[in-house]
Amino acid sequence: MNSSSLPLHLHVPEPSGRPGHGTDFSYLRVAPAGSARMPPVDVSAADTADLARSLVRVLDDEGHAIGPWAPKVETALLQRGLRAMIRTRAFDAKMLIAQRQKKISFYMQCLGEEAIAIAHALALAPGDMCFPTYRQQGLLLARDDIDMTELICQLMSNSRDPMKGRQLPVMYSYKRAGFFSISGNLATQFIQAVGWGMASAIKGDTKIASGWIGDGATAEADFHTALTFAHVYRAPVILNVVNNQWAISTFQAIAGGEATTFAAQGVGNGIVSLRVDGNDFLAVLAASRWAAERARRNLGATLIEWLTYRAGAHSTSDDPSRYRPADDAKRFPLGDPIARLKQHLVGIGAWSEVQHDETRKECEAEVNTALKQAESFGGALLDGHTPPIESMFEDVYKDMPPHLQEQLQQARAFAAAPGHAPGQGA
Ligand SMILES: Cc1ncc(C[n+]2csc(CCOP(=O)(O)OP(=O)(O)O)c2C)c(N)n1
Ligand SMILES: [Mg+2]
Repeated sequence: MNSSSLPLHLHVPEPSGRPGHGTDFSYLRVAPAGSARMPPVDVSAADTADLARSLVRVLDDEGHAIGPWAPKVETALLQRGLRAMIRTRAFDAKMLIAQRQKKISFYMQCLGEEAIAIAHALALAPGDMCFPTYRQQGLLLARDDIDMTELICQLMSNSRDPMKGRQLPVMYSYKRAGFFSISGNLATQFIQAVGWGMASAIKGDTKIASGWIGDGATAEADFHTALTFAHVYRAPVILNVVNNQWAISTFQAIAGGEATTFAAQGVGNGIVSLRVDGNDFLAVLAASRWAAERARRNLGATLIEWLTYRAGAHSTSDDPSRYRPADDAKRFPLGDPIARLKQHLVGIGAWSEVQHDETRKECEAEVNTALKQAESFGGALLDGHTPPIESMFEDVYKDMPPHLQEQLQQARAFAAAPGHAPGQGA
């Protein structure tokens, strides 16, 4: 048969593991800790082609910090980071239970990915703006100026919910903490971050932006549009691609991670790019600082692919046992970010098992107290609380236009009609 008579077919990537047979993680091509070079911050995009395919790692299997990327860092900052990761994990675990207890309608955890948002938060400066997805709660939980009770009030859509029940649970918004309102429309975060960074430069300001996207969402056109603008105008932005291997039940190869890396897509778009061990707190801190310095010095955008594993379900509506091996997270070659930073700190004499246990208990107690307090303010599922119907029409325009005033009147009339139970809204 000559080649012109061969029937054509398409290639459909498949994960190397499925329920019942373990994943072959060799596809990750994990490089040893300390092996990736650290270029000067004014490196060209083409000169990062190798770094976009290898892996920046600092912590080795024994917990030693090695190689050129090992950051100069105060022990106290690492202890703070470890505590924030433990706190985030405790928060997630409790909120998952709260959802199962029908106290909140929905939740999304970041189990196994804590190091990325938390070390990144510690590398940014006040006034910088993150455009996060629903899996970067660590950006908020790394801070001590965000009230945990208020976060839970958002999850409960209760009377103290700063979002007034207008956002899905977990879609927080904290301008003062550099945390842009989360949008469920994925990949929009990238174009918005680039635009915000460009506006900062146009104003002659010093603040930088940090955009967030998952492996799956890179398949959206917005990802590619953002890279073009970031490249052309050398926007002061960090472009974070969190490759946690899965987009709900779709393996990362379907979004384009099989024959290339997500970091290499940055290089192809003229952007300095790194592929970094996202479960290595020190590597995340070092790479985030490096990218932030590049942005602040007008050297342009940096795309960072954070390699990690989504150890939990996608959301409380997902059951991963249907599509991937149950023990994958334990077998993931980059380990667990909390265990790895703990091992490092214990190794340098700056942490102990006792401290670890105490910290975990303190964090669990903090979450329990915050949950009780939030419950005392009621909630959509607890007591049928819904905000007054007017709130649906407010805060959009400075002055409510006539057509909305008319709709508000109709809604009020509908809500007051016989047979309409109070608390149901319109
Ligand atoms: C534009 C858009 N398309 C589809 C969805 C539905 N959706 C919600 S989460 C998700 C998976 C995203 O996966 P990934 O980008 O890898 O992020 P992860 O959940 O793994 O953090 C999808 C398809 C959405 N929210 N927005
Ligand atoms: Mg993903």
